[in-house]
Amino acid sequence: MNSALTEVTPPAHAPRILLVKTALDGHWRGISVVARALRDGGFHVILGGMITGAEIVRAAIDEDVDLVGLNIGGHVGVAERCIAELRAARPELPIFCGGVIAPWAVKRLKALEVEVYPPGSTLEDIVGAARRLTQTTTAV
Ligand code: B12
Repeated sequence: MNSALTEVTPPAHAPRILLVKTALDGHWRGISVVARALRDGGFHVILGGMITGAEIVRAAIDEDVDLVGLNIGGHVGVAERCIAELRAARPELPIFCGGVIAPWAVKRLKALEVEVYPPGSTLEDIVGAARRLTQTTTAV
């Protein structure tokens, strides 16, 4: 029996999370670490890489996700446009975000009523937020 394989296979009913980068920067560690923590927390993680707002909307619909996680580089304006496109297409879909975000940008994102987990956030808090945010659509 391969126990490592058993550990990484999410249960069939696992809530589905789309994780993407909204800006093309070199800071990939954060999204990788968060993806792994969510997977280990029992979520089905779809890692979309760096894609545009329209592609995020398409992937969210095609993959029928319960939550979208945005890793935001320096370009908060791009993230704001992605959030607007997602809200227009799937208004009920929860969104949370993190990454290399300056304090002034955190305020702008929170004003859009998305949860923000900037550098220094614990993985426990992030996984806990994912559980809470997916509880409205799925039983975790
Ligand atoms: C490692 C590092 C790099 C590496 C990245 C390697 C990699 N594969 O990721 C390299 C060398 C490539 C790099 C490059 C640059 N870097 Co750099 N880098 C860092 C450093 C030292 C650590 C970043 C890191 O990995 N942290 C650990 C991860 C786990 O943290 P994190 O990404 O923030 O993720 C956490 C949260 O944000 C959150 N999170 C992340 N994603 C998501 C997603 C969701 C959905 C949620 C909910 C939460 C979440 O969870 C994580 C756990 O808390 C920081 C300084 C520092 N000490 O923080 C500078 C830093 C981020 N870099 C910086 C800069 C300026 C650059 C460069 C522009 C430098 C340059 N002049 O070339 C380039 C960018 C190049 C490019 N093409 O984009 C600045 C950013 C300033 C800013 N606010 O915009 C920093 C803060 C350094 C500084 N003090 O100036 N960097």
